[in-house]
Amino acid sequence: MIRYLSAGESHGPELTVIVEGFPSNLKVSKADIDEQLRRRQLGYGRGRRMQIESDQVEITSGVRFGYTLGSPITMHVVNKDFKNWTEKMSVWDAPPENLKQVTRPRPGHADLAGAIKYDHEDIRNVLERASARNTATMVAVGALARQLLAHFGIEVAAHVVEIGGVTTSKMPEEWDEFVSVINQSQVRVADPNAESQMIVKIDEAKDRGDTVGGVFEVIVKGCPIGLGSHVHPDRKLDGRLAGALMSIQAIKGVEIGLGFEAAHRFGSQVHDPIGYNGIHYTRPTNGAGGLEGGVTNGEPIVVRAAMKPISTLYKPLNSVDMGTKAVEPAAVERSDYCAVPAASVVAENVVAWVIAEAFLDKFSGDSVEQIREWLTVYEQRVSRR
Ligand code: EPS
Repeated sequence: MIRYLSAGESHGPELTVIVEGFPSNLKVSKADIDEQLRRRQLGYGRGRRMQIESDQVEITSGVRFGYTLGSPITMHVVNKDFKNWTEKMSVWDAPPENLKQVTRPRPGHADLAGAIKYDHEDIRNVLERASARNTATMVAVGALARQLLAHFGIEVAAHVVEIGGVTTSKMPEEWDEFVSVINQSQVRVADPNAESQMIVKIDEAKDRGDTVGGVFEVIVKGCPIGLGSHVHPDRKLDGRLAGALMSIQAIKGVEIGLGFEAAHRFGSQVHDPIGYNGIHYTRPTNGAGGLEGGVTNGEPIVVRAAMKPISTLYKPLNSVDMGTKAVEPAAVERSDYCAVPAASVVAENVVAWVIAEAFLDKFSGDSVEQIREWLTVYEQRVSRR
């Protein structure tokens, strides 16, 4: 079993995450984790914070000479912006005299419910931890999981398929080309026409003091048949993926394979016929998105998630000052206009973590060598079925 615990405020000294249960003897690369963190910071429509940060991970335990030890792995991501917040975010000092509390909750954010639930007068005590800044820790742990998956031939990539009503489903069929095209796009789409329209939409949101959301699709290739299980609700991989994706800030919907579209069709137009090519079972279509009964079926996993527009609006909606109870415009915090491309990178890494969990459930072992042995034996069994 692998698990992690993260901590850190958006403008505190750093984000910290400890990964426990990760197998030993995996050669890991700091550069690869940093590359995922860098990709998370990109995307047209990001705000000014991304010009301040250049996220990198520092590992202080669990790795020796570049190989995992099997012991807890501690990762730190420093907030460069903390130097501008030392008084306002001080751990020990009294609040500065000129401290301006945040008292007008932003509709759509955790502000109101969080302030009531935790008895805070200053909404900053909520928004610091609710901030999407914490997605850097999700990416750091996912980037580690991704290296484990790559070792066993499993790869993850995501592309944006909608921003603010501009849609595309275009993507190159060949995996490496797909990955390279997506990585070159400012909005992480493989369709130049849609890309320029999406950029216009993001500019429009910015000009209006508004924000815009969208949809991205994550694809996992190379999963063996049999990750997850049909036998109990909390072991179903589709449920685990949906839960993990919904835990990313601003995600309001998840669908797998045909998803909501399946509800409009007859069963014969949804399910994927089963064939056999003399070596293994085949599927001409992948409406199931690689998951049947909560179990991987050997086809690529295809999962989409919908992101709402970011809730900080430069032209704010009405809110209520929690001190005076007067109706006033909501607080304005520095924010992004569109973070859908960045969220797709977060999602890639979150999905990688969930797949690694399921992979290690199935091929459990304390070292990569033990895992390899189990996988080889299992692959031989599968080839006889
Ligand atoms: C983010 C960091 C935040 C925001 C954004 C994403 O930094 P700051 O609050 O200093 O500008 O830019 O977070 C939100 C949109 C949000 O609602 O919390 C990041 O690192 O991704």
